[in-house]
Amino acid sequence: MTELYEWPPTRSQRAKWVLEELGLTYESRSVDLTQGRQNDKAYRAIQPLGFVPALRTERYTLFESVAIVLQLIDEHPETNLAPTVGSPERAAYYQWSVFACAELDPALMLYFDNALRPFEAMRPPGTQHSPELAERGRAAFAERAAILSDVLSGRDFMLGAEFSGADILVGHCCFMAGHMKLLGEHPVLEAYYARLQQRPAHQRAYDFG
Ligand SMILES: N[C@@H](CCC(=O)N[C@@H](CS)C(=O)NCC(=O)O)C(=O)O
Repeated sequence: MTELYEWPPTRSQRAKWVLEELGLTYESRSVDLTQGRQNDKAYRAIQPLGFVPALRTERYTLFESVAIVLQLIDEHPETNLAPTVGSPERAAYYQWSVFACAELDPALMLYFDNALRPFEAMRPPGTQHSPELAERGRAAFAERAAILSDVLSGRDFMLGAEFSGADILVGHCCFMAGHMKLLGEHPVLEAYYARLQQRPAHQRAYDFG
């Protein structure tokens, strides 16, 4: 049985989205971040930093949202959510998948931590909202959003006409940016995310009902 350790709305949505795209059966294990369940010893044995998501299958335990998306797609090549290994398209797939976590996530989190993070208990100890750092995060996201907007002008998805795992990762960053009211400044990206939101798997993964 596959278990997804998650708490919405967080980067666990990336893992949930790929599970839904692939049509896999899984059980949801709730890790209530507002109650500090991420610090339980049993959960730290699964995810040593106490972050969500984490995945447990019959064969392995895996954390890091990007790793979960890439691994599950590799296990299901018949779904064509990743280009052939070694191809130029695969290179672009790696590039944009890593761009999401290495460039978009930090810019968005810098903005979120310094402008919005609502739970005092979840802020790093002793830190306060800083308008200067929030602006730095917003500007960093805007620079990266402009790069994505150039790529997406005239194509539907990050790799071209076909949806791939890179869209799950970049798309989740669009979700976060929208949540932070940063997406409206980037109409091409906003239209791209609207396309992604039409996917039934996205709708199931982001249904916070
Ligand atoms: N690099 C990790 C980051 C995961 C992460 O930061 N998760 C946040 C929610 S989006 C979390 O679990 N925070 C719990 C905490 O700060 O205690 C990944 O992509 O899986």
